[in-house]
Amino acid sequence: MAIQGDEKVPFKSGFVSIIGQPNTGKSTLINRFVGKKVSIVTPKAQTTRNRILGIFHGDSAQIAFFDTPGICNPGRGLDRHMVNTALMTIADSDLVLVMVDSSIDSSGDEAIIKHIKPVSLPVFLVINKIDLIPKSKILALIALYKDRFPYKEIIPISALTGENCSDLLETMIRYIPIGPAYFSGDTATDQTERFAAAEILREKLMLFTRQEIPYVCAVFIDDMSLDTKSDIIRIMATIVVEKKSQKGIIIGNRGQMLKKIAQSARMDIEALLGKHIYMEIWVKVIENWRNNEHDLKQIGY
Ligand SMILES: Nc1nc2c(ncn2[C@@H]2O[C@H](COP(=O)(O)OP(=O)(O)OP(=O)(O)O)[C@@H](O)[C@H]2O)c(=O)[nH]1
Ligand SMILES: [Mg+2]
Repeated sequence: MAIQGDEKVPFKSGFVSIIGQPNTGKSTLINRFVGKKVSIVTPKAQTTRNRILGIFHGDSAQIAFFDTPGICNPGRGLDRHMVNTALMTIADSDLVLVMVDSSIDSSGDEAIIKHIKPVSLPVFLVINKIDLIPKSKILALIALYKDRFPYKEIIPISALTGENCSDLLETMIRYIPIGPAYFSGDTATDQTERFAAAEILREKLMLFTRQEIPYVCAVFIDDMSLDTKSDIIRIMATIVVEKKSQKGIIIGNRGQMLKKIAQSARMDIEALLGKHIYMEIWVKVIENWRNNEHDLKQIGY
């Protein structure tokens, strides 16, 4: 129980999923609420590929956020897996946030509305990236979206600058149920260190490469273990691509690209785990892995 003045305010806890088109800022918002980077962020669409849990711990409430992959044209293989992951997450939630990017055309959001129509949960619309548009445009956007779906609340924010994010948080707390804290105070996520390391490496791959490369890569950790003698964590990682030519691009001229990716990933993983890292990376070609159910499973999707 949290105490406010003389009155006992019941503690609240709930699960909130954030869905939306790719690149709208879902992961950025979760990281802000958690106060830690639990979900990777890049300027490229389709960064998040799994459901990622991030926990906000407040004095009077706890919110477990589900970050989800951006919803786009379902297609096949990995794309379909990503869309399904996002949609299935809705069912496990007390509240759904639909996030849109105020700085771009919003017509693609119709597809998302179609999926949330049968849902009886409260749904908020979060209009993100308002730092990129003139304030005068916000009201017009709210009016536009209000007619498309009976959102319980429409809240404009900037996940990047934090503008209006505390209002959003307070409003969410009003809607979630009374309940106990499901996660202990020091839990930020349910991810394993292995998964987090793989995601950091994938983030660097996405950041440093161009064209199709960010989308044809997957990362898995073959081995991760602490060498107690040296107190160094040894990581053996594999980057999967679809073609030999892509492998060449990732390795780069005399290995320069892979070195840059590895160095940047190592620094972030060291910061996360608080230990020195020794990392070995292999690049492997698995033709058409994104459309092969067996390969997808093997790689962890
Ligand atoms: N200017 C501005 N940029 C933002 C804001 N929120 C997120 N971004 C940027 O938008 C890009 C995408 O952010 P993400 O958080 O990865 O978006 P996402 O919705 O998780 O994307 P997917 O995982 O691909 O679906 C990054 O470059 C962020 O820095 C915002 O409020 N304002
Ligand atoms: Mg994301």
